[in-house]
Amino acid sequence: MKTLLIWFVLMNLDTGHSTETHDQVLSITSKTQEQVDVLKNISTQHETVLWQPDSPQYIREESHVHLFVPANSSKTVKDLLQKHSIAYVILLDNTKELIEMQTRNVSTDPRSSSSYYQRYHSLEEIYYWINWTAQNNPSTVKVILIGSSYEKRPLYALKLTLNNRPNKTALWIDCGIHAREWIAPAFCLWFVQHSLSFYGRNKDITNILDNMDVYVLPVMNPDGYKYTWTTDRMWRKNRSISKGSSCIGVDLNRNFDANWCTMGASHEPCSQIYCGAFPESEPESQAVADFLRSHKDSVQLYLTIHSYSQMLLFPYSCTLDEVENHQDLLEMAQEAAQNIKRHYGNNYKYGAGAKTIYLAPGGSDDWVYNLGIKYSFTFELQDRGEYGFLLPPSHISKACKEAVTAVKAIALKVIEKTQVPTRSLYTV
Ligand code: DDK
Ligand code: ZN
Repeated sequence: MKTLLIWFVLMNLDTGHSTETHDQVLSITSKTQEQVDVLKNISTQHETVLWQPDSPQYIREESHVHLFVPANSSKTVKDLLQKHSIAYVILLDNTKELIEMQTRNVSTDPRSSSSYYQRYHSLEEIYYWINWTAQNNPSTVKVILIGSSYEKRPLYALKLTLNNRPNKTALWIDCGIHAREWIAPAFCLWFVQHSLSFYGRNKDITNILDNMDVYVLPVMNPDGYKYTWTTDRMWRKNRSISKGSSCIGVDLNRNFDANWCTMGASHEPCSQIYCGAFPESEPESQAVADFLRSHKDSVQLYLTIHSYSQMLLFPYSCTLDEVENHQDLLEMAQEAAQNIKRHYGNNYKYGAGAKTIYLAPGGSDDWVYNLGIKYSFTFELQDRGEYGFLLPPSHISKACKEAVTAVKAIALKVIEKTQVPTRSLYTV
């Protein structure tokens, strides 16, 4: 009888637990400075993880804060919010299911099928895919090892050369600087597949690939990406160990040498926007910087892919100053955003990073710009917080298609602006 009673109590506890409290993402809005301070505090404790903004230092009055709250802190966090009359709504109540949806059926489709590109893939599978793609396209695709990660994983970029005409310029795209932004690597795979299958069939893709070589780095932060598959889906930074702290990881998008670690980054290793010990302290950022330094004369367009919030950003993010070709970049981003709106109905914000989201020094786009690559953009792909980082696989296709639309618009403009008009060479 006694054991039966205990069993009954345990059963109830168990069901009560699983139906009432899941891991959740809350959308929280503070109205007063006092509430902002409380929220900043909450977002660094109770094992919560900030989704938006990326760091408490960006939280302001009236900003919509997206906060991941694990089940076992749910009550504490909600009690605190209620106690300080801070309004919140539950944005996601089924994070476990969404994570499962993102990792289900991986690697069951052949790499040649279109469904393969509508799923998320593990790091190992992406490495296989890189090799497979190069092997299947021996005359047009090469694998380049540009360096290795902190945990010694290879950083492979693909080089697409669809046309062998001389003096071609180049486009660089990197994906997955931030580990949890899974739509980014998915986009890099999509873009390569799209380029290879539509060259010679689609006018814009053909024009771009006739004029430019394309370098694609599908996963710039392999250690972090691996970690999001095995241990913590919410991880953002790389996985390097800091002297004198038990906290792990550097924000690679704060580690470049562009007003490094000024306002909008942190010297604190526990911060999500930790800038590292010095500029390019991390092997991942150093590898990309080294490659671009040695290819800066050919690379005319730099793109780096993130999520989420649907924005097309350009320098500067490290200062409020305007770049010299601000107007040019603004027009390109505007046209790209308009094309997305026209074809897919989604709104993308666009503008200089610092004025459009927040000051974010040490980013790859700003560093690349200062290196002399004057067409430099950060894309923040879908969505706007409906699923956030847990964008279901069924949304990959539309997210990638609209991003391809933006890449096309911008790349075509760059070609127009930088191409030597071949005719005039002979006629003048
Ligand atoms: O790194 C960030 O915080 C976001 C992407 Se999640 C981009 C900030 C603007 C571009 C900074 N170079
Ligand atoms: Zn990011």
